[in-house]
Amino acid sequence: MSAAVRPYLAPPTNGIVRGACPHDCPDTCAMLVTVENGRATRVAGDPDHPFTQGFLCAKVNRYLERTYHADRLTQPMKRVGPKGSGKFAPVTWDEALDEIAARLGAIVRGPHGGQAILPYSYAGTMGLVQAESMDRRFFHTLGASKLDRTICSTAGMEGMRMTVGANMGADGEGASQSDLILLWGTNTLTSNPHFWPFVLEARAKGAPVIAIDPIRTRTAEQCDEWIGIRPGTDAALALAMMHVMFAEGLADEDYIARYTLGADQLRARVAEWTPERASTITGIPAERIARLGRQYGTAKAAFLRANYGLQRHYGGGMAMRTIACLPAVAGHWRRPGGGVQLSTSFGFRYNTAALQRADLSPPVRTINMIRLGDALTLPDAGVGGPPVQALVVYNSNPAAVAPDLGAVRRGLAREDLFTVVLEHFMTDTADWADIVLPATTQLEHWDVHFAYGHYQSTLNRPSIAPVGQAKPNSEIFRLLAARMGLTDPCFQDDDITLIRQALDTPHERMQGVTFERLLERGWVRLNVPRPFLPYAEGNFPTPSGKCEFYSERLAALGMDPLPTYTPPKELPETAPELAKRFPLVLISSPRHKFLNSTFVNIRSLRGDAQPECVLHEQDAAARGITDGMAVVVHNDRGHFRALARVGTGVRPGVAWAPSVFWTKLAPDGHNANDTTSQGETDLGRGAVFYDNLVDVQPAD
Ligand SMILES: Nc1nc2c(c(=O)[nH]1)N[C@H]1C(S)=C(S)[C@@H](COP(=O)(O)OP(=O)(O)OC[C@H]3O[C@@H](n4cnc5c(=O)[nH]c(N)nc54)[C@H](O)[C@@H]3O)O[C@H]1N2
Ligand SMILES: Nc1nc2c(c(=O)[nH]1)N[C@H]1C(S)=C(S)[C@@H](COP(=O)(O)OP(=O)(O)OC[C@H]3O[C@@H](n4cnc5c(=O)[nH]c(N)nc54)[C@H](O)[C@@H]3O)O[C@H]1N2
Ligand SMILES: [Mo]
Repeated sequence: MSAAVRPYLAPPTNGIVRGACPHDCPDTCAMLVTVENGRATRVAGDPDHPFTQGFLCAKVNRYLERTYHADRLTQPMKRVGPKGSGKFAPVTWDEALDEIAARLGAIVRGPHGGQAILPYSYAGTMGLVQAESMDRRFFHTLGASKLDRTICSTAGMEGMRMTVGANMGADGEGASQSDLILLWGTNTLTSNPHFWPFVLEARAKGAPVIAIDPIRTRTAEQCDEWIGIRPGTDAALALAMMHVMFAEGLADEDYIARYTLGADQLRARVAEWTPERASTITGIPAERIARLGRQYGTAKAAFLRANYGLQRHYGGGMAMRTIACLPAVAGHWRRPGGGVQLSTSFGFRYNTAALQRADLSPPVRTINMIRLGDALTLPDAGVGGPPVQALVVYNSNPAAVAPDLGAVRRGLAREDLFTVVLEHFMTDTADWADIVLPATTQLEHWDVHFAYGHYQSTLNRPSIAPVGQAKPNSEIFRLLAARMGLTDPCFQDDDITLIRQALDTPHERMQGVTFERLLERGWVRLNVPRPFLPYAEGNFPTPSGKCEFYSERLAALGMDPLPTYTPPKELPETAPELAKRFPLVLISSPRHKFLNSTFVNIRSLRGDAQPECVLHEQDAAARGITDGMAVVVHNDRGHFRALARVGTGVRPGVAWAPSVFWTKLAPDGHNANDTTSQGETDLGRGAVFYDNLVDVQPAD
């Protein structure tokens, strides 16, 4: 560590410290943490940050309750009861690290080598240091299996990449200048609340706000209109909207001619997609589809906010690709407030190669994280090669969030599997561990963050000393590397060095994003104009440099090179036999006060809430289910208990289980992921959480 950074290392005893919200959310807020006598006493949103605008969400307002929670893991623990019993005894860090190093070392030297080790992590924190630096270096050097991190967004990301070239879209800060806002498969008030003020500004100037969602979410209720689309059918709606725009002369022919590829083929394709045809698929009246196409085509700068909900179906990649064609047809990319945003993440070009050091890894197999059940239960891990003998989990709670939990639990129960979990709490996953290591929270470590809903880079400074004996993930992997005799100098880098390495890049958009500026202000806007109009004059990062209505890359994958509708695997019309037994599509999207499975154990946020299942009154009546009744949601993969909520908050044929509950806090030890499948999406090998047929019946 260089002398220059030393003064920053210790958190202050008193004062306000600038931090970043670590959670997996588009908003990545700039936080101000008040510290008094070494204890954090308040967290607040930075009023100067253009997206945070001075407020935090319902969950992160409780961050102190989480940090100082009586159940915080404060020392390393070793299993003393049977697997999964949750019985542990404290051990010292030395004992814990020695044992892990010995067990992993034996596997590396054994007949199968490092590939029998599987790291498993996702976005418990999105910080680059605590989520993708020392950990990656460590596993790369051991020659561990690689993990394909697909659980959330890869289908949509690939869909965006095929059409516009990258997962980078319109700037939410421009949305206030929009004249039509479509919230498409996104529950903004729950999962992206800092976007809402921009929506309200646009609405105040007259922009209609429309939600397209099978569920009448709290967001849809606040919109001017709710369009209750059938699950997984969004591409059909987008194709018909383009049909109307071309048929009625509403396309921006100049933009199309300059900046797009394959317009003639697209025109021919969407000619087949009349509103009437799309109506039978989407369940939306043809007249409403035609009018939506007209509204979109006559608007000057429609902001289409898509979120990841709509791509959690088999055809999710193609659906996102198809929707992403709309602003190019209408020319809306030209103007502030126009365009589509799935994410802004590709805007951030940190030097992740330097952080992760993939060059340290020998050629190894890759395991898809959403197939963890298969990976742990099949002899060749489901992909060829050795069985998984050790699993190291951090920043994730797969025993609650991974699909097909029955298979996941069978795998975690294996007596011969050595499982290490780095955590803040005894989660569903930690219960299955052999060794649990206490990790620091965001108030206790350094980090640097990208965002996927805006274009600001954010630094996190520690505001308090680690609680108990907790250590940052980065430090834990550093210590393990030393224990295992890994001598590459990269294992000496401290967290501030890692941050500097992440920022050390010649990329144009990263110019001006320096450690010094981040220290001073907490956050820095990328080197892009405000609002950022990435495709106003083309410049699509596709192979052709154009918006690709026609995609050679899709053709090369054996897929339809043109936008099309790819139905879900589990809809009555695609799986008629299955649907006879399981006629309802279950959507298990986020519950307002949970963040995936994080915060479920925070009393003030969970309250006395039980797992719930929202049903349309017709579907409930047909099953003799009334509001408040205990029900079982089930299919061939599994089942979970819930309280029925009956009304008109979902469209008929759809059930909603707000998620993701900890199974150990559920009445029957199960959650919605007992029913979800390990299936993969058409693009990106992503999860199909909402492509899920079930039935619901009274519990007793
Ligand atoms: N409070 C809270 N905030 C969160 C999260 C959380 O768990 N809680 N999760 C975070 C994470 S990890 C992510 S990835 C992001 C985004 O998180 P997402 O998982 O995208 O969550 P939502 O924004 O709720 O979007 C899901 C919406 O899509 C709808 N939907 C489902 N299927 C379809 C479909 O086929 N078509 C259409 N049009 N709509 C459909 C659902 O009904 C739901 O309202 O949010 C983040 N923010
Ligand atoms: N049925 C259903 N399943 C879903 C979803 C859904 O909508 N429906 N959503 C999916 C989506 S979008 C996602 S992104 C995934 C999310 O899945 P995960 O990324 O696994 O997210 P969480 O459930 O929030 O678990 C994160 C864990 O990381 C821990 N953690 C946080 N910070 C740190 C840290 O600094 N160090 C360590 N060691 N641990 C830390 C937290 O305590 C928490 O237990 O779930 C998916 N699963
Ligand atoms: Mo996610």
